[in-house]
Amino acid sequence: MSKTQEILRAPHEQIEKIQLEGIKRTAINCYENIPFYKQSFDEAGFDPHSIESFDDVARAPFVEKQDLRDAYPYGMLAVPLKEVKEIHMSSGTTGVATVGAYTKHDIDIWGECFARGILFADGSDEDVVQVAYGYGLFTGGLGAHYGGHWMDATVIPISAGNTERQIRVMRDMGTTILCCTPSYAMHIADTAIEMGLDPARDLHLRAGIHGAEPFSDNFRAELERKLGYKVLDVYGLTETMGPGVANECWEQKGLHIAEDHFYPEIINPETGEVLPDGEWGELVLTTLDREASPVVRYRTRDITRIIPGQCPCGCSHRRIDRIHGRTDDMLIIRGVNVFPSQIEDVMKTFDQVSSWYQIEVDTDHRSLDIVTLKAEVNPGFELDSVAAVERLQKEISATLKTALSVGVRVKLVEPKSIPRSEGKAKRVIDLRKEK
Ligand code: DLL
Repeated sequence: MSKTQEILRAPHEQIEKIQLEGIKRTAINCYENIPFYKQSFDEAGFDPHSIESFDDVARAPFVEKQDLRDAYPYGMLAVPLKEVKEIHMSSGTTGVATVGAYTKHDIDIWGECFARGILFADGSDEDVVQVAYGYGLFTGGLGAHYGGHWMDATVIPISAGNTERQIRVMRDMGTTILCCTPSYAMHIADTAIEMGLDPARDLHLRAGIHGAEPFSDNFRAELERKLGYKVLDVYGLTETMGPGVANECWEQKGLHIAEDHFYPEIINPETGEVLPDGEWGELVLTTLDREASPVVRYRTRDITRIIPGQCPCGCSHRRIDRIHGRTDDMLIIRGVNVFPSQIEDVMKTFDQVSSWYQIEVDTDHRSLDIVTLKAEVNPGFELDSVAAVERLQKEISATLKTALSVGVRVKLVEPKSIPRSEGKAKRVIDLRKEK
């Protein structure tokens, strides 16, 4: 059994020991080498040398995305620049990017963490891994690439885009594992069908390792049906490493955190209080052995929970639930909190509409939020039949009201009228911000 397989099944007490030692080491390292942490710990009266238990960790102050932005470009480095072998950045819709730096050791750990997802997909050195995440500053492409190498698999570094070629390569090279965002996987599936292929028959896909954005269970089911493979979720973020922080196993019952490299906490996003396993809240991560860009209690803004209990797959690392969305993506519609993926889940119970949608948020003359779901109809559904269109719009709207207690206007639109994405799909257009 490889070292990775061994640690994935280690007793949880052993993992907790690794975690406590890793947190203390990281916190002291941050305190001694990164001025931000020295100031933040001192202001909070927190001495990293005093960490003896997980309760002590909960006394450490948080670090937020803005803190990392303020430290751009190199303010959060814990090693001399010459030890940094690679740099990634998260795009940041609001301007300044956050930087993730990697030593040689950090890159090795990254590959090993992503490889866990391939192992969970029953992968081996016999697999052909097509990496259709974007390469570049985005961590998706190279993270999956390193994971494929770590597995000794055959890696096809095709990157995102050029979808027809993507499909021909997949068919000709016998790709068994596809790595890309779920929305791009759907675009690949639809394009393959338009090219006259039956992907389940003509391609050789066994598994898709899809992440970087939320997707609903119904979206997943449709992908699996169209491409004839199994879809496994992968989670990660530039600020702590990239993809591979947590990987879904074949059971599809949550994502196992790489707990020997990351310490997870779930907090109440309003009060910062640590919540018990099972309760939904914001994920906070501490890196345990990151050299170049360590973080102590990084607030991810991602909403999930730790799933209590043991996974039937036998992996002892705790699982997070699939991410519904980020606190900053959550729509508050007349006081009710909703994530776009919840709207997607309901919408996808209607056969007449496809997986492509966009949610527009605006305000009316009384400054109340109005939410419009633009949903593409499937080819074959006639948009000229006004009565049928109105009936379906009303039906979807009523189902959303019952399921989520929110009033959403539904507008059916032509097939292919919503822009396709090769990376993360833009699901929400907030017109309020443009006013
Ligand atoms: O998206 C890393 C990644 C690449 C993950 C490829 C998985 C696959 P960033 O661009 O820094 O990094 O964006 C991180 O994306 O905080 C989440 O809000 C979201 N996210 C990542 N994975 C998932 C997922 C990459 N599986 C941000 N489900 C995170 C839902 C996800 N959201």
